[in-house]
Formats: sequence, C-alpha cells, structure tokens
Amino acid sequence: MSAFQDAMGMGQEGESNSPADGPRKKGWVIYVVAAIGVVILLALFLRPSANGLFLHHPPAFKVKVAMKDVQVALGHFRIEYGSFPISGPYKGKDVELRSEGPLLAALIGEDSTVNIRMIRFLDPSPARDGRQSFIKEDGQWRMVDPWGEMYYMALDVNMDNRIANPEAKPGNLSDKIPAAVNASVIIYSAGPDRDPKTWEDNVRSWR
Ligand SMILES: [Ca+2]
Ligand SMILES: [Ca+2]
Repeated sequence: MSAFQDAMGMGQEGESNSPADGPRKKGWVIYVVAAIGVVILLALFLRPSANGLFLHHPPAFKVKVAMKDVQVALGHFRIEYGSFPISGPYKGKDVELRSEGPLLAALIGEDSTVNIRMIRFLDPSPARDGRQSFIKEDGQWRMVDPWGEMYYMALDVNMDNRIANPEAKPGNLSDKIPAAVNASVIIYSAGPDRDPKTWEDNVRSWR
C-alpha cells in the first residue's frame, strides 16, 4: 500500500472504522471548520440586519434620519388634527422651537391637550445606534442629537409653505442659501461643535 493510499484511507476495503479512516475524517473536519469560519466572517462583514447597517453610518446620517422621523410625525399630526401640536397664540406667524416639552409629549402620544386621541406619532425607543436620543427628565421629553444637543425646529404655522431660512443673513443669500425654505417643517442640528450659529458643521433637514 502506498503512502497516498494510506493517507486517503484506501487499501482497507471492506473494513470500517479502521485506523486508516483517521486522516480522511480529519480532512473533513478541517473542511467543515473552515466553511463555518467563512460563514461567520461573511455574517460579521455583511451585517444583514438594519441595526447592523445603521451602526456603521456616520452621525450626520443618523441625524438626518432622526430629523426625517420628526418631520413625518409632524406631517401625520397635521393630517390627523389639522394643525401642529402647539398651543397658544401665534398671530399668523411661523413658530421656532427646540425638540423638547409639550410638542414632543404630544407627538409621542402622552399629552392629550392637543393630541386628544393620544395617538403615538413618534416612537421614543432608544435610538438604533444604542444611544438614547430621547430623554425624559422630570416628566419632560427632550430629543437630542449625537452630540447631546436638542434640535432646532421651525413650523409653518401660517400655512404659506414657506419658513424663513435660519441660515440666511444679509449678504449671504445665494442659490444654496435662499431667504426662505419651501417646507412645512424644518429642523437642524448644531453639529459636532454644538453651536447653532456655525453652519459649516450644522446638519439641515432641507439640504
Ligand atoms: Ca410660513
Ligand atoms: Ca455648528
């Protein structure tokens, strides 16, 4: 019997579980272990779940998604009730506010003052990156960006589908920075520097 036959378990025809089966079984075990390893590596790299994909997106992407969620929630609220979830006299002017307080409670469905049917338009579960973007302290909700700051918002309360562009100043108007944004809701984050006046790193919902 040659060494090759020996290694392949040949030459022991008719006998099972002979000592020569060892190398052949060992070969199969190595093959199976290698195949499992490849599957695990592929699973780690591809991350098919939405959660896995979301983890690898930069903070600005997460901010865009969070702002879109609020815009959609406010849109649904306005369809349901015919107005935004704010109370008080507006005198026909658009309203600027932060992502906190009664507006959030109304969107989350915990304040029946303006959301009389207590519908949940916004889900305050922990953010998909594992960090809490909704915080409840002393009974008041706050929604914060990845840098811990609340968002800035403006609502088209006077219903002309135009909101003054918070980035616009005398002398800096251009195609990219119009005097007004055509939208019913605009939201922005102050960005990593946490300063709303520095627009280089601010994240806007409108562009
Ligand atoms: Ca307006
Ligand atoms: Ca900034």
